[in-house]
Amino acid sequence: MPDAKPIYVLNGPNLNLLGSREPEIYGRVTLAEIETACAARAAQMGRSVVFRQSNVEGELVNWLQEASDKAAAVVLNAGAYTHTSVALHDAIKAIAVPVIETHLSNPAAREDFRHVSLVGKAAKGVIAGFGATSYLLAIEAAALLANESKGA
Ligand code: CA2
Repeated sequence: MPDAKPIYVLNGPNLNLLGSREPEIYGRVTLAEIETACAARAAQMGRSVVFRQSNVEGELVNWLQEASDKAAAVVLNAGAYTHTSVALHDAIKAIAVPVIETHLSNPAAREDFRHVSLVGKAAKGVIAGFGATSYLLAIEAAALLANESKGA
């Protein structure tokens, strides 16, 4: 599959701090290490990744719009914007590529304000609670979905 579109892996606010703070919640792995692991898992499934992080909501919206015609699927850890962003919800609704909501922790087992996901109301599915492994499971789901749909 030489022309296979990449899987976009988009990360929201504060995820650049991974590995340096709150290891009891988020583990000791860094975002750079997660990127390397995602690239390896995607390659096993005939895909590449475009891996990005931003603390800016509008930048995530722009990347989702870009993914609309450039990506086979999107793995999205929108961080705290998961629970607040109508803009991300609407951007996901506006694109045809599948978006997989992904979390290191299990928001359902945490504070009440994390129990609502506006991203989840628009996403294809959710993978949460497995630490960095959540990303690898999401890459697998993304690649399987993409391989099912022609032209992706
Ligand atoms: O579990 C996840 O992946 C979250 O998306 C992480 C977000 C949180 O707001 C969501 O409810 C669940 C927070 C990301 C902040 O990451 C940090 C990493 C290290 C130190 C401080 C924050």
